[in-house]
Amino acid sequence: MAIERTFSIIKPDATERNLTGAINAVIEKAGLRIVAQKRILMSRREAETFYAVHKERPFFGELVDFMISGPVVVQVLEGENAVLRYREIMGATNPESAAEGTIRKLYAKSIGENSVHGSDSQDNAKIEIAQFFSGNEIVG
Ligand code: IDP
Repeated sequence: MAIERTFSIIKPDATERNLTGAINAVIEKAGLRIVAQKRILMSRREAETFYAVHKERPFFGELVDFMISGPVVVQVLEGENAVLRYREIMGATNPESAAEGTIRKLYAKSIGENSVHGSDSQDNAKIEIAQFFSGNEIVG
Protein backbone atom coordinates (compact mmCIF):
# COMPACT_ATOMS: atom_id res chain seq x y z
CA MET A 1 0.00 0.00 0.00
CA ALA A 2 1.07 3.56 -0.67
CA ILE A 3 2.66 5.69 2.03
CA GLU A 4 0.91 9.06 1.82
CA ARG A 5 0.78 12.34 3.67
CA THR A 6 -2.31 14.22 4.74
CA PHE A 7 -2.91 17.59 6.35
CA SER A 8 -4.64 17.89 9.73
CA ILE A 9 -5.82 20.75 11.90
CA ILE A 10 -6.71 20.42 15.56
CA LYS A 11 -9.33 23.19 15.73
CA PRO A 12 -9.83 25.91 18.39
CA ASP A 13 -12.63 24.08 20.25
CA ALA A 14 -10.15 21.25 20.92
CA THR A 15 -7.07 23.33 21.81
CA GLU A 16 -9.30 25.35 24.16
CA ARG A 17 -10.22 22.16 26.04
CA ASN A 18 -6.57 20.97 26.12
CA LEU A 19 -7.30 17.99 23.85
CA THR A 20 -4.23 18.13 21.58
CA GLY A 21 -2.56 15.18 23.32
CA ALA A 22 -5.74 13.11 23.46
CA ILE A 23 -6.33 13.63 19.72
CA ASN A 24 -2.69 12.90 18.91
CA ALA A 25 -3.02 9.63 20.85
CA VAL A 26 -5.94 8.57 18.60
CA ILE A 27 -3.91 9.54 15.51
CA GLU A 28 -0.83 7.58 16.60
CA LYS A 29 -2.85 4.56 17.75
CA ALA A 30 -4.34 4.41 14.24
CA GLY A 31 -0.84 3.98 12.81
CA LEU A 32 -0.38 7.50 11.50
CA ARG A 33 2.90 9.28 12.20
CA ILE A 34 2.93 13.00 13.04
CA VAL A 35 5.83 14.18 10.83
CA ALA A 36 5.25 17.92 11.31
CA GLN A 37 3.29 19.93 13.85
CA LYS A 38 2.98 23.53 14.99
CA ARG A 39 0.60 25.57 17.10
CA ILE A 40 -0.42 28.81 15.41
CA LEU A 41 -3.05 31.52 15.41
CA MET A 42 -4.46 31.62 11.87
CA SER A 43 -4.98 35.03 10.31
CA ARG A 44 -8.38 35.83 8.83
CA ARG A 45 -6.80 35.82 5.37
CA GLU A 46 -5.22 32.36 5.94
CA ALA A 47 -8.56 30.94 7.13
CA GLU A 48 -10.44 32.47 4.19
CA THR A 49 -7.89 31.07 1.74
CA PHE A 50 -7.93 27.66 3.40
CA TYR A 51 -11.74 27.38 3.25
CA ALA A 52 -12.18 29.26 -0.07
CA VAL A 53 -14.03 26.25 -1.52
CA HIS A 54 -16.83 26.96 1.01
CA LYS A 55 -17.06 30.71 0.42
CA GLU A 56 -20.60 30.57 -1.02
CA ARG A 57 -21.91 28.40 1.83
CA PRO A 58 -24.11 30.05 4.48
CA PHE A 59 -21.75 29.00 7.29
CA PHE A 60 -18.57 30.46 5.71
CA GLY A 61 -18.39 33.58 7.93
CA GLU A 62 -19.08 31.57 11.06
CA LEU A 63 -16.45 29.00 10.05
CA VAL A 64 -13.75 31.62 9.46
CA ASP A 65 -14.58 33.40 12.75
CA PHE A 66 -14.34 30.07 14.58
CA MET A 67 -11.02 29.06 12.99
CA ILE A 68 -9.37 32.32 14.10
CA SER A 69 -10.99 32.37 17.56
CA GLY A 70 -8.07 30.60 19.23
CA PRO A 71 -4.93 28.56 18.58
CA VAL A 72 -4.96 25.68 16.13
CA VAL A 73 -2.41 22.88 15.73
CA VAL A 74 -1.54 22.25 12.09
CA GLN A 75 -0.02 18.87 11.32
CA VAL A 76 1.28 16.62 8.57
CA LEU A 77 0.38 12.97 9.09
CA GLU A 78 2.11 10.14 7.26
CA GLY A 79 1.15 6.50 6.79
CA GLU A 80 -0.51 3.92 4.58
CA ASN A 81 -3.48 5.52 2.81
CA ALA A 82 -3.14 8.45 5.21
CA VAL A 83 -5.84 10.61 3.57
CA LEU A 84 -8.55 7.96 3.85
CA ARG A 85 -7.29 6.56 7.14
CA TYR A 86 -7.45 9.96 8.83
CA ARG A 87 -10.94 10.65 7.42
CA GLU A 88 -12.02 7.31 8.95
CA ILE A 89 -10.73 8.10 12.43
CA MET A 90 -12.00 11.71 12.30
CA GLY A 91 -15.59 10.56 11.76
CA ALA A 92 -18.48 12.35 10.06
CA THR A 93 -18.61 16.18 9.93
CA ASN A 94 -21.60 16.19 12.28
CA PRO A 95 -20.60 14.46 15.55
CA GLU A 96 -24.17 13.18 15.94
CA SER A 97 -23.59 11.03 12.84
CA ALA A 98 -19.99 10.08 13.62
CA ALA A 99 -19.10 6.46 14.36
CA GLU A 100 -18.20 5.35 17.88
CA GLY A 101 -14.54 5.81 18.75
CA THR A 102 -13.91 8.49 16.13
CA ILE A 103 -12.31 11.80 17.14
CA ARG A 104 -15.45 13.78 16.35
CA LYS A 105 -17.71 11.33 18.22
CA LEU A 106 -15.39 11.53 21.22
CA TYR A 107 -14.66 15.25 21.26
CA ALA A 108 -16.59 17.44 18.77
CA LYS A 109 -19.04 19.97 20.19
CA SER A 110 -21.16 20.54 17.06
CA ILE A 111 -21.16 20.31 13.24
CA GLY A 112 -19.15 23.55 13.13
CA GLU A 113 -16.94 23.16 16.20
CA ASN A 114 -15.91 19.66 15.29
CA SER A 115 -12.36 19.47 16.66
CA VAL A 116 -10.41 18.39 13.56
CA HIS A 117 -9.87 18.95 9.86
CA GLY A 118 -8.40 16.37 7.48
CA SER A 119 -7.73 16.67 3.75
CA ASP A 120 -10.32 14.97 1.51
CA SER A 121 -7.97 13.98 -1.33
CA GLN A 122 -4.27 13.55 -2.05
CA ASP A 123 -4.31 16.61 -4.32
CA ASN A 124 -5.86 18.78 -1.60
CA ALA A 125 -3.44 17.34 0.98
CA LYS A 126 -0.50 18.59 -1.09
CA ILE A 127 -2.05 22.06 -1.48
CA GLU A 128 -2.98 22.34 2.21
CA ILE A 129 0.42 21.10 3.46
CA ALA A 130 2.14 23.67 1.22
CA GLN A 131 -0.03 26.45 2.68
CA PHE A 132 1.34 25.89 6.18
CA PHE A 133 4.68 24.04 5.98
CA SER A 134 7.93 24.41 4.12
CA GLY A 135 9.69 21.22 3.08
CA ASN A 136 12.36 21.36 5.78
CA GLU A 137 9.72 21.52 8.54
CA ILE A 138 8.49 18.02 7.63
CA VAL A 139 10.63 15.22 9.01
CA GLY A 140 9.45 11.75 8.03
P1 IDP B 1 -15.27 18.06 6.65
O1 IDP B 1 -14.46 18.94 7.59
O2 IDP B 1 -15.86 16.86 7.37
O3 IDP B 1 -14.52 17.70 5.39
P2 IDP B 1 -16.83 20.01 5.08
O4 IDP B 1 -18.21 19.77 4.53
O5 IDP B 1 -15.68 20.12 4.12
O6 IDP B 1 -16.57 18.91 6.21
O7 IDP B 1 -16.93 21.38 5.92
C1 IDP B 1 -15.78 22.03 6.38
C2 IDP B 1 -16.02 22.52 7.78
O8 IDP B 1 -17.05 23.51 7.77
C3 IDP B 1 -16.54 21.47 8.78
O9 IDP B 1 -15.52 20.65 9.30
C4 IDP B 1 -17.19 22.32 9.82
O10 IDP B 1 -16.22 22.90 10.73
C5 IDP B 1 -17.79 23.45 8.98
N1 IDP B 1 -19.20 23.15 8.64
C6 IDP B 1 -19.67 22.24 7.75
N2 IDP B 1 -21.01 22.25 7.70
C7 IDP B 1 -21.42 23.20 8.59
C8 IDP B 1 -22.71 23.68 9.01
O11 IDP B 1 -23.76 23.22 8.53
N3 IDP B 1 -22.71 24.67 9.95
C9 IDP B 1 -21.55 25.19 10.48
N4 IDP B 1 -20.33 24.77 10.11
C10 IDP B 1 -20.25 23.78 9.19
